[in-house]
Amino acid sequence: MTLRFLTAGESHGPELMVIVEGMPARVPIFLEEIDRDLARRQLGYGRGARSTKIERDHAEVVAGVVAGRTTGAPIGVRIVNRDFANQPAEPEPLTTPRPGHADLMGRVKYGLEDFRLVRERASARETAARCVAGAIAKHLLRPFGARVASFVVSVGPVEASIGTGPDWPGVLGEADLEALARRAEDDPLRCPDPFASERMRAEVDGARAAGETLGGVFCVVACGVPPGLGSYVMWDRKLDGRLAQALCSIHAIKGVQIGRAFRLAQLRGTEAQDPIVLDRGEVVRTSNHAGGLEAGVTNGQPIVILGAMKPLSSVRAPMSSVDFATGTPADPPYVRSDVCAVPAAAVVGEAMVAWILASAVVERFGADRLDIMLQAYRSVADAALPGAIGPVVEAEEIP
Ligand code: EPS
Repeated sequence: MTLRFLTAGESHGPELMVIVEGMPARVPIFLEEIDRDLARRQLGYGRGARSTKIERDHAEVVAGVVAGRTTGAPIGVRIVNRDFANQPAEPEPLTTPRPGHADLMGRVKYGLEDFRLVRERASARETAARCVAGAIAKHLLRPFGARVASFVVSVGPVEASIGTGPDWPGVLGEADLEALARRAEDDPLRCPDPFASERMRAEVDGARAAGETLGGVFCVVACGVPPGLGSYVMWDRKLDGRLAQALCSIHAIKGVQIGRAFRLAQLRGTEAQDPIVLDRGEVVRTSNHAGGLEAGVTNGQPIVILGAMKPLSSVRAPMSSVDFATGTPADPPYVRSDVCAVPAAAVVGEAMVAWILASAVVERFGADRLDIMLQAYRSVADAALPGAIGPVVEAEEIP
């Protein structure tokens, strides 16, 4: 059993589309929750007029869901681009590629001489469609007890101060991590530290004034994830690798860290592991340096994964490039863009992590129907070591 999704659509075309295939039947789908994730992705201090003022993303589910439940058929969803109506009939071709964007590679690969054609598909607008797939994945994860959330850790040089200091990914438990994500929900930069958020906003204002853009780091946490997802026996089934790929597939993401990986690299062996101890007959772990994954398999601890976003490549400030129409050095013409999209990337990160976890759930407990998947999950839970598996959610609403 496998789960997959495909997206189609151009940034300023009539609509984005997503097809989700492999979802079992009988999964309850809450349309307002899909729209809520779409709205969360659109927000964030530093986003431009397009996503905050023009678009009002709404998921129109056109296939695969009847009376609020999946039928097992492919799920088809449309998101209309309102900005399509504002497009000129004959736009000026763009002939100077922006360094860091897909422009030049679109010419190398597809021979597209008008870079507008490249950026239409390369645009991060596509991530709206991913959020739909991610929201549907969250619906499948919920009966298994798994939840996915996110928050922003840094914007440009400004870092949030989180929990107990820089080792927080390895020491904070589920409750603390989820509290951080809840606090971030009301912050304009999705940052749980209000003092850092204020400095981040000043940094965004400064970047905007200078015609610059900013990157940053976000954290996705997944709690209540069944242990045993993924595999240690084959490279392409290792879940840490798949999660890293999924996060790196998001526009402008250039790095991924599981737990506090780069800090662990500086420690000694005994300091970097999570001891296995018995507590009143239950197997428990006293830390989470591994970020919820050991040997490519979920271990029942919170999954903590960070994504590093480079500053966006559409800058107003001068950049060195070449005009392919004249063959002379030129500054790429500025095209309206965001100054900072780290809060949006965090929401897309949630979607991608939810997607990979849902795929792993389908691979491990897969059946054509959710109720049969849950039976498989319960039987595995019954056979597990006490404490070595999370609580089985009683999904009484699932027939
Ligand atoms: C994007 C450029 C901007 C962003 C867009 C991604 O769009 P425009 O060129 O129309 O101003 O706002 O993101 C969205 C519209 C969105 O919904 O995320 C780019 O070049 O990647």
